[in-house]
Amino acid sequence: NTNQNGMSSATVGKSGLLDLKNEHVKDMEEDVLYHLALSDKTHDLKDMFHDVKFVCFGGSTSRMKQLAEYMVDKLHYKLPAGHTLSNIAGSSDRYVLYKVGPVLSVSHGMGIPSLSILFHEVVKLLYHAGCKDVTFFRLGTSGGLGLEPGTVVISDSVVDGLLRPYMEMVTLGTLVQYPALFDPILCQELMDISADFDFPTVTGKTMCTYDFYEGQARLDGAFCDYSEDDKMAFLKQLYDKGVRNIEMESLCFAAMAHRGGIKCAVLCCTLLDRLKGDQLTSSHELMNEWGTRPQKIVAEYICKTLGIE
Ligand code: R2B
Ligand code: URA
Repeated sequence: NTNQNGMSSATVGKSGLLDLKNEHVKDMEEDVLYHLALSDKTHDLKDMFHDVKFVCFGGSTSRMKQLAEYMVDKLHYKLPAGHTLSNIAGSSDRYVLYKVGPVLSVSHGMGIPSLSILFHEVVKLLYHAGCKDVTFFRLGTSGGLGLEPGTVVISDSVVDGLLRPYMEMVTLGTLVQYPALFDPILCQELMDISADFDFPTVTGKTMCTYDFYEGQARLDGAFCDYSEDDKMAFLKQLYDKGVRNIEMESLCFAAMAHRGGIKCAVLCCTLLDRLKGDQLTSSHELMNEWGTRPQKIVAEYICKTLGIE
């Protein structure tokens, strides 16, 4: 049972309004966004979020707080007197959510199951808020293939561990496939902006896996039943097929955004070259600096779009 069309749950009409096509939610008296500790009954979601135009997702809570602080600076955003940025999902300890004017910065944890839960709730949040013309970004980390560590990869396509360009999910006991697609224009616009920075950025295919160790052909997990030659042959085959980085969420991100008719892009810095090793041995300071690189490109894109110098 496959669903290659995948536009059934939420679509964006001509007005740009994010319309939820799940009638069940529309019929509900209250919608509890449990993992964000928000609800459309206990919170005035329209008042809180109606002006959101950009949602920035990333795995780590501290990196997403750092991005929110960076956006305060880039957007010249005036926090109300005596206020500091607060985590709007503070009553939940699953994810963090910050809002800086039209920008949301939200953490998604590690892996597809964690991202998927959050994605449902963010899309519903934007629907309840009546948001229009929203763009999603994932700003992440990854292992590179044949790239200088610190290089940013803007995904032009994404495949799973079998090199298939769709996310497969079990729903009601059957396998359902959702195509995972990016907006080529957005990808090119981000690539053009990256030329302003002094770090390397490339576009390429991203492989998204369900595991960090054996799922990414590492030799250093708790278990491993293949040889170094097998590993290298697999990674080289990936490289030859255009894969430039490996991470753990982009397939779901692109598939759910496509299903929702939401424009999206994925930008990941690479923390190591997987053709040279498995372990992450660079200093935390250096890796943190690499982690700010996707933020710089996205912040510039947002400022340009809003006409902010
Ligand atoms: C990149 O980094 C994490 C694993 O270390 C995972 O969330 C990903 O996609
Ligand atoms: N994240 C991944 O998923 N893989 C890596 O190798 C590095 C970061």
